[in-house]
Amino acid sequence: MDNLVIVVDMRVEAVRGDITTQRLDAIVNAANSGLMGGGGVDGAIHAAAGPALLAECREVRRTAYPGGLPVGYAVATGAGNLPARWVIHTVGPNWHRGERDEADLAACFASSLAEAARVGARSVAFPAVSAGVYGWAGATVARVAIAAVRGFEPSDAVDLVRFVLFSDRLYDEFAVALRA
Ligand code: AR6
Repeated sequence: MDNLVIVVDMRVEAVRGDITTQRLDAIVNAANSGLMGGGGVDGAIHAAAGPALLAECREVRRTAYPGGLPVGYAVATGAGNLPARWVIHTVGPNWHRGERDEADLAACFASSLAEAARVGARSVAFPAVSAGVYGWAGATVARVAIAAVRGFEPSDAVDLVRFVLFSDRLYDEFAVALRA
């Protein structure tokens, strides 16, 4: 009998919505290297998760990253009161500070998936990291993010990646890039 090979592809999708309400295994936070919260999606995630998330972030800073989480890195914590089980914090490059290397942005998505695989999260929601306060163009973030996710190895470590976009415009930019 022939051997059977089953290829389970990672599903990649985009939705318009609020990432804090997503019932996936993990949601990704567009944090800053201090990991103590901030505005944008970071503020929304900390507000919805409650103080347990900040306490875990403090512990991460104290133990693993006393100098702060570098750009392009990712680290998982619990998710406090959120419906997700983990929050994966990543730090995008800041366009306004001259951090304009697409490899750094791609690294955010790849390292977040690696962190998901490490903890055992099989479904992951991403915001448009760096497309807000950090000033990257939405279409660039969409193109880089989707390429990074599709190129992630091992490709069978995560079943579902969902980009959760907070505006119609960003949703449209991700929808275009997904079809490309
Ligand atoms: N769900 C999904 N997306 C959201 C939500 C939400 N609830 N809220 C905002 N967004 P930003 P950055 C979108 O600025 O550019 C923070 O202060 C938002 O519309 O949150 O990586 C951190 O502490 C935008 O499209 O992240 C850092 O200091 C996207 O999330 C800094 O901002 C990312 O925008 C990081 O800047």
